[in-house]
Amino acid sequence: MAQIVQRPAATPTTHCTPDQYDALYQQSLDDPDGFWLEQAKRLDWFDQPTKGAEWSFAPPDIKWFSDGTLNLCHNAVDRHLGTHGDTTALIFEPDSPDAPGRSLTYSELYGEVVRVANALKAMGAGKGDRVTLYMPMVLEGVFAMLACARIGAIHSVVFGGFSPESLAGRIEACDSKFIITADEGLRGSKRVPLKANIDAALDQLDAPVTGVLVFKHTGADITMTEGRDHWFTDLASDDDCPCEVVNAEDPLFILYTSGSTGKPKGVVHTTGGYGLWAATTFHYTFDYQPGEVFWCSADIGWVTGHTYVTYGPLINAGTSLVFEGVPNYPDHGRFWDVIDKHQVNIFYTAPTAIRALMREGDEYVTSRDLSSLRLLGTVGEPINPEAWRWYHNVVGKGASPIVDTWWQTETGGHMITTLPYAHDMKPGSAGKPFFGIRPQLVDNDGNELSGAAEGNLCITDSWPGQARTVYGDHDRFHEAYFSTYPGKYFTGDGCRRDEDGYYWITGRVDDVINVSGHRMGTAEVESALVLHPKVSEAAVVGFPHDIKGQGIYCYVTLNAGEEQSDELQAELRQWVRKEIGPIATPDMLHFTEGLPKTRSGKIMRRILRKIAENDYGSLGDTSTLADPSLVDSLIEGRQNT
Ligand code: 6R9
Repeated sequence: MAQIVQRPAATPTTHCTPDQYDALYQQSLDDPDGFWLEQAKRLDWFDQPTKGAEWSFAPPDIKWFSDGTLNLCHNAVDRHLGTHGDTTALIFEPDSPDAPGRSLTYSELYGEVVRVANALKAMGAGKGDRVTLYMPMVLEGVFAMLACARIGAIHSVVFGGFSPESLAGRIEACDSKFIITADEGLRGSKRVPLKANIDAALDQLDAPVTGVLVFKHTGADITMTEGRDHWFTDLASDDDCPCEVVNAEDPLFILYTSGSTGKPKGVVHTTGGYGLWAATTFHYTFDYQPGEVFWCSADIGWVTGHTYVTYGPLINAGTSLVFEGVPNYPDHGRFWDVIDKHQVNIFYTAPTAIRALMREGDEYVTSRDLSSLRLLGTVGEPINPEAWRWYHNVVGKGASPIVDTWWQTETGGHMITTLPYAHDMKPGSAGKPFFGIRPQLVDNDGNELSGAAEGNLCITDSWPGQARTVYGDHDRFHEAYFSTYPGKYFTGDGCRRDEDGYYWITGRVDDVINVSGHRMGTAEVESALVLHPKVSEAAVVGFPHDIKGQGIYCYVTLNAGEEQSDELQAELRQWVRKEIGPIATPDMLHFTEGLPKTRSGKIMRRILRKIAENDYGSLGDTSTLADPSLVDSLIEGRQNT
């Protein structure tokens, strides 16, 4: 039986006590429309919605608040000016602790966002246009997201670590005519050539990008293409720029994420439902109290940065810290320095970072004053109980509750998490469903499993923050999420529910691997490898990795006549980095004469996974293989890799 860690006692300002959770959760299931129309009052609407949910999962057709109109920039900025104009909205901590930081109030944020919105308009961007953001982790990235929302444009943020090839694919897939970027980014003192990557991406595209807005960050020398590229300062103006009125179901953003097949999918989130989900989950999960400093360490290139750096905190008139750097620069105490310096109250990060810092010893933590911390959170992958305990005891001094939040790009915000003052914690378990969420575990045939059980995690009913489609390809949305178990949303995760109704995510059950909390489709890495002229076939699987959670293991067969060598191995690693980006760098590269296939030619990934895991005892039935003898040579190869 897992050990239970008691929740702290509720205080008079606690947003949710155990009794309140039970009552609200029940109400959210019994009367979703009533519940969410009431919650919708968290947002300012131009037309208050009277309709709640209108949805079906077979085929998917999802709407919430369809007669409501609003603007999320208004909700995150303008509406706070009267009451919170002088409240700190954002704090910027630069990559180098010696560089100047910045903090700005809601009034100042308003001015910044209007300037970016006017610059976007000057380039010709308007309602419904897709705008690709390829930004460093600086305040201007947040301004740019809000500026898009302000004018009704749809942002598509591409993580600054993606290669020009990946970037080009994402610009093309949503036919984006406008880009916002910076000269360079900084990460751990290394420069990231953002504008040069944009140029390289645009060189590959046929479709014209008409406007590139460039922020000066490092001051590097960059090439500006006349008529297309504009310095932000040349287009910015303080002219009046009212918020565009948009429908609740108008798209707010597209975010590309990896799936089990094909290219990354452009997940579409709409304004009303997503905005409400960001607002409500931020309020309850983090029990956010006015004046507190909230720090989510995710990059805005990921969904966690969208919902919990930008929208969740700002819609709640909170103070959100934006950190440009990395946890180990200039040393392994940087996170703790930032918490100490800015008196952070709520800290939200990924298990991979916790494991990496835990390895460096307690001294980095104990030498800093972390007494401001009240609450800790994790996201992105399952957290092992050992890392959980270190986070709880050493970072949180045993006093801060931990929220282990399970959710996905497609869910918009938290789905399963303990609430900090309502639920006791079990290290390694995400906990209980959030309001309105009906999780269901099913076996491989789709039969519902009741009580304590382990199976595939589905969600049976829609919730406001749910993604509505895959940009430009609704059939793919249907296929990817609603066809495996018809009538249910399938998450792709395996999960166990215990006797207390706590959920334990066991990891992906599809061909997606989770590397340092980032989703990577094995098919994407395979496609990159086979593009190399010497590679014949590739099969990619995950394997357990102490720090990253999962590492990338690549089986590669070469074309006839090509020689295996250490040089080629290094070259292929570099190749994948160039094709996708550093986050896709293979950890293991295993040259093999062949891949295990059934007689019908299907690669038996189960066997490849087991061998990558060094688990040879349970390879299962190998008799259906076209060439069973291959298994021995694969095992031998594994031992030499
Ligand atoms: C928010 C985010 C989603 C996948 C998801 C699951 C894994 C996320 C988790 C977790 C265990 C948690 N995941 N949070 N697994 N415990 N608390 O990470 O979105 O990048 O789309 O990844 O991450 O496997 O399916 P995204």
